[in-house]
Amino acid sequence: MKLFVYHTPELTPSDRVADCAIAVDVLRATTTMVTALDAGAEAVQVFSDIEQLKQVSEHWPSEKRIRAGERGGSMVDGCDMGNSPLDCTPDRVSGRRLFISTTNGTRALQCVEKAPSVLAAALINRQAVVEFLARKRPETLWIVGSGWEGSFSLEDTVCAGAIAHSLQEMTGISLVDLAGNDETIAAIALYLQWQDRLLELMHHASHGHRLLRLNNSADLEYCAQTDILTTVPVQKEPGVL
Ligand code: 3SL
Repeated sequence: MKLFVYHTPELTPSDRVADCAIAVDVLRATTTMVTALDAGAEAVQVFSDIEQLKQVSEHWPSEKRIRAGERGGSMVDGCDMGNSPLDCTPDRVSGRRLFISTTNGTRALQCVEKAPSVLAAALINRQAVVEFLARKRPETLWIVGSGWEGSFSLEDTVCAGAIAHSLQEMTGISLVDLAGNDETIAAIALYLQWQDRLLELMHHASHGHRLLRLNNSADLEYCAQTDILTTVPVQKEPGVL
């Protein structure tokens, strides 16, 4: 197994695919997707374009859908919710399809949607994702961070490092055999430095600042937790998990 970490969709190769690709957007898109599926959502369907989300979801029975739209950290008009995982309670999402469009996270998923196996990961389901990978043993594995509009984000990289570190421990694969690029080694180092202070790291992160300005400190606290859910969102068809 060779693991490659890419910090953003823009830095991810577009001329080839991995055997398995994992999209990560700790703050907050993939955390929201994991939470929604864990709370009983029927599926999550992702869109980079909000108008397309509105058109497609229009053909879905209204009692069977929930529309989540976020731009710049705030809810998009005309949607049922923004991108807070805390809104994904069983009474809101159970049995419904979550149609979701966010600034960066949905683009990360779309950039790897052609891989034979596509997962969504966050800190909250890190261990479940690692167990899935240890069973499947893909030859090439990519972890793609969402970043923010093309730039690096601490929280996605620390999550990539958390997955890589735990995968190494569970499989016994050495770092030199596992790491496909320097970003993987850097991500593990970042995780080892901050593993006991992940919430503090979120407070240092630029997107953490943005969310705090928008009064989302409870979201940061939720997203900074590790291994609290066992749901692993797996793509069933392009754009649908
Ligand atoms: O960028 C994204 O996709 C979002 O997760 C951003 S936010 O956390 O909802 O502001």
